[in-house]
Amino acid sequence: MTNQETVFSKIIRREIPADIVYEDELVLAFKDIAPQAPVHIVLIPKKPIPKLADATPEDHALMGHLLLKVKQIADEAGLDNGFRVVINNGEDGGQTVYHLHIHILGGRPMQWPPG
Ligand code: D5M
Repeated sequence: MTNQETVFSKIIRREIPADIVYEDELVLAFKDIAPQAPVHIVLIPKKPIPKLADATPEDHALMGHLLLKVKQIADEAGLDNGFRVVINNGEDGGQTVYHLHIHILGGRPMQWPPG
């Protein structure tokens, strides 16, 4: 799937509402509309990379920035007892929105393996 216009682009442009918890020039984080845990935050790059497998060496610094923001956002959400980070990639990965995003889940013990 290569269409880069998704619901997340609309959130970035403030065309649809979202409960935004963090923003800087490169990334945006907001509460998931269908939370799978007491804390469920979606962190996205503003650059519309459809999925992780589409990231290129040009995105090296952006990818590092995203992971460091996971840590900051989890800290600010009070997830001191741990949290789960998930990136669904493509059809078999269960991805439904084709704008790269990182799920940050916490507030309850997680199970393994995932479904
Ligand atoms: O996850 C896509 C995630 O995006 C899924 O957990 C729901 C969430 N989502 C979809 N639309 C919205 C809006 N409008 N606000 C907040 N969260 C949203 P995936 O990894 O692609 O399966």
